[in-house]
Amino acid sequence: RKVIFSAIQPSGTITLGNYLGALKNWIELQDEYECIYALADLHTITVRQEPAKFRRNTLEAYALLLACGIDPQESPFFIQSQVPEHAQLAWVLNCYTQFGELQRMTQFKDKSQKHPDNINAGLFTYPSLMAADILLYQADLVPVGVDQKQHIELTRNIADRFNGLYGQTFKLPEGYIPETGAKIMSLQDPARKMSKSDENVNSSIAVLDRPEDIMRKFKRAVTDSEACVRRAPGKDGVNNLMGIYSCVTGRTDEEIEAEFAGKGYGDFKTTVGEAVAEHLRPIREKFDDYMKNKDYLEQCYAEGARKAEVIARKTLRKVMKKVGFLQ
Ligand code: AQP
Repeated sequence: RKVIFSAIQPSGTITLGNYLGALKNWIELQDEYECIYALADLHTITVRQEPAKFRRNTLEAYALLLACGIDPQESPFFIQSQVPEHAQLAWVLNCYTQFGELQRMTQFKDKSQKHPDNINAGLFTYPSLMAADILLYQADLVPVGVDQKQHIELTRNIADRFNGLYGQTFKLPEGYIPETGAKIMSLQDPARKMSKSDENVNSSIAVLDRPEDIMRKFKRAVTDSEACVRRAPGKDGVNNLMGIYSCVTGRTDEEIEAEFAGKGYGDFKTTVGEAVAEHLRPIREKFDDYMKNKDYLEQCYAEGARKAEVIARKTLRKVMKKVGFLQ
């Protein structure tokens, strides 16, 4: 069976963007593929974290992903910092990644602009750690949102370079990007992507938001002055809401346009809000149950790390041997 690997950072409240762009696919792929999933907490410290909050975010993200439907029996689900092979392989890959390649990464450029006082080396080498995450498991496919496409391409280049020097070592992975939902935009500024770390709470929907908050945020969503629900260039706000609605209901653009023909944005936003709230409700309920059972969570991530490490160690050994480390 083909191998799937993906990870998400426990860097804050997981958003509807993370869910529709990546997590929803993680769940669906479990039936067909060998899936391995992680919380990328090593990546998270590229931006300064408050320790107690970071710990809480990590545990909550773990519970939330179980609530979304990850089955830890089927799919090893672990915390990256608990499998040391990630940091070890990342170091090796750093030495096979060019400065110029990393400099071209748009996420690095965006994040350095956002945090000008902390442009640390980890932020710069974030993509080679991500390459290590993926390559350790010899993944075929990596379900991600479109913002991660460039990092996947870099991962392939690093793997290909290494294979060229030392012979077949890594499988070359491919991104698996959904047709709808690949880039959910901010509700307040639809030219920017919806993001966990956005300071404006009205910009993003958290998967765990209460229904009344979801409704409020959708009602305030920025649209345009045309008052016509249709997909068209320049109608970023409406396009985004249509995309979200399509993801949670499975309806096509034509069906959505027909449903709201002659209706105003008020009705449209209310309907989208209700559909999203309804879709997320069972996740929130399950999350509350998991958070009541911390022992179970602990047992799950310890078990996940054990299973992941068996696979990761095999790849790392091979790499160390090929590079010429004394064994
Ligand atoms: N707006 C989005 N639309 C669709 N997919 C998205 N993803 C992120 N934002 C959107 C996808 O979510 C997965 C996990 O992302 P991550 O934890 O690696 O962090 P990120 O891409 O940096 O996401 P955020 O929410 O913007 O986090 P912060 O604010 O901490 O940087 C990825 O597969 C990503 O594509």
